Amino acid sequence: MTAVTNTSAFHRLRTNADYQAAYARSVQDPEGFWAAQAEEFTWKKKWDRVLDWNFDAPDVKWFVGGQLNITENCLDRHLAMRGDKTAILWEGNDPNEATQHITYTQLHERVCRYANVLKRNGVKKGDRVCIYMPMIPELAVAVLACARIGAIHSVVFAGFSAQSIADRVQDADAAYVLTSDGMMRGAKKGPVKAIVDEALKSCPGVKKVIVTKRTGDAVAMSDGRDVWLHDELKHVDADCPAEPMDSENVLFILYTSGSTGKPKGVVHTCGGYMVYADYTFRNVFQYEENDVYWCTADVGWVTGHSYIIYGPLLAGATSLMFEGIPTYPDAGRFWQVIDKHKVSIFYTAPTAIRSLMAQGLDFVKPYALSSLKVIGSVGEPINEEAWHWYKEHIGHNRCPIVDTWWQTETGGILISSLAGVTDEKPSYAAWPLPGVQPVLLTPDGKEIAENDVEGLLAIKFPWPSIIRTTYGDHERCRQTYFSSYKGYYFTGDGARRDAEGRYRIIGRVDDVINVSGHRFGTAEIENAINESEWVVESAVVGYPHDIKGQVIYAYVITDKRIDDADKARAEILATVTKVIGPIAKPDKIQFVSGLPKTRSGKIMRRILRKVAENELGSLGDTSTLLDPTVVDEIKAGRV
Ligand code: 7RM
Repeated sequence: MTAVTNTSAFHRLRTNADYQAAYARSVQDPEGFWAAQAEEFTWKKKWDRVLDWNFDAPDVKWFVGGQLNITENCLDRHLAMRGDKTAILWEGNDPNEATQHITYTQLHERVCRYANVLKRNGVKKGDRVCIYMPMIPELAVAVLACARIGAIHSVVFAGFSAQSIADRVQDADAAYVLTSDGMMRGAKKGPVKAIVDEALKSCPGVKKVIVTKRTGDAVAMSDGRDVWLHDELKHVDADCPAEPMDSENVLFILYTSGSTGKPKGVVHTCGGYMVYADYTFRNVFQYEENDVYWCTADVGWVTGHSYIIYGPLLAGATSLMFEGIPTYPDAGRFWQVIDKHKVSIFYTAPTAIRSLMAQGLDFVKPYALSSLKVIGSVGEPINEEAWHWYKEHIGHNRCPIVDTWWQTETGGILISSLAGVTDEKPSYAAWPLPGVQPVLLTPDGKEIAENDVEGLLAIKFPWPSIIRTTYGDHERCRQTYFSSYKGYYFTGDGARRDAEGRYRIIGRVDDVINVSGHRFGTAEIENAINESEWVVESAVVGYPHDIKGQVIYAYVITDKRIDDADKARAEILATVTKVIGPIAKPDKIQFVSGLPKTRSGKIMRRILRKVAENELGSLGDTSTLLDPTVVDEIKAGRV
């Protein structure tokens, strides 16, 4: 093992040499490297072993035998030094609503009180709690309250449908749901509790629903099941000791779409997730004590878990939480909020950048944006045009851009430059973080040693926040991520490595479509479409879109003649909205009489993708099709 000469350089990477040294150490001595990071935290009991792993089962354990509580590290640990510092800076949907500055002391108290409400309502360590809430402070409080008492949170994005909630509640066997009456969204209010009520018609196992008041709209309260948070809070005090958790106890479940079947519950555990979320937050964004940090994601996605709540709070940062949308009251809202709160680190998605870019500079010019130091991107590949616009008009050619590649399954950022420390290159996520050992594979699973190549992106060594299992179905986890290429975690992404070793993520190589940074499986959308009573079969593909990155093109076979295609399309869209949510609606629907299938019955999506992209001249070999004539019909009917 190489000797550690400068320990601090492994915690805070300030120079490219620090990065190189940390990276080398993390490969030569991963256990020593991560143990040094983990020492920074409050442990109730120190670990016995740093790492046990094999990728075949898979079975990965970090900080084995250790005990901790992540909220003690997010909250209690900061009270002495940062008690009066703002932990959550909440900005409402309406710019005229008062900003909330919730200090570490106040957040600690609110979390303890909410945790006591959970206990009072019967929630115990290990119980699954579904959280379906808009971006209000109680959402973060609820997440942390679960973690405080060792309950497992399963946050469901508040744009998902009742049926999606029901699927997730049932899959995790959650007996508790935390929600709100309604939500504010742009110029409109929207229902929340009513959607939960609809979902729970098919979830008899749910014992309690705790409702936060947000909009004041009337909601139905089911006697004995539903309680108001504000009533419950009258009965509790602010004293709630943090439950000791084993490093490998489950912290949360978060559902994500894959290429087959229903979304799977990705499981993350306490110890490794904590160490990795903190390390990556501090180093990627080069966080400093007085920064004001804003990640525009929703807590319903993994980005919100790791980089609105856990990472920033572990680091003792001020994390801005925004309830609204980028275009309300106008397309300058992000920039107005940055100026208002002197945001220094800003982290958003390419789809937001592209849509605001399309609105023109008049919405940007009124704002100085002089507080910004670092700007980030996540969720999908960022095209060069958007990268340069972001760099010039938001970063004023002064702020480094971090293009952060990662996944729900990875728990934290795996590939990114470190802001201003390692170099950046438009459209490249660039460098693997310390502890991350990416490889590019050929389709038959051989590692490509050279640079200046493309391949399938896989990781050959565990990092602390790697997915542990898919809830209730370990075999599915093995199948999906660890069986395609033996000995590797397979990401599902294709990537290019340039001559110097930087990575550029090209996109999914499986049947996953990324719409505005949101993941959907083709099978998941097809199943939803097929629930329309007169749909016989469907096939969906993704195709490029200027703003959303990709959108969904659906080919649909119906069992009767369509007289009114617009009406039929509207019905399909309504069904998809009902089954998944409005974000999964196809942009285009083409009615067809058949699909291009091989003799073994497999749909040739390659052909469907080419037609969607209007590349009709290059459909490739169609000779293996059962009925090649369907291709002509599909080409002719392109919408
Ligand atoms: C964080 C998140 C994961 C998928 C992933 C990629 C794509 C994410 C980038 C990216 C190019 C990026 N989790 N992706 N970040 N592609 N550059 N910086 O998005 O589970 O919802 O999605 O998103 O395809 O596999 S996720």
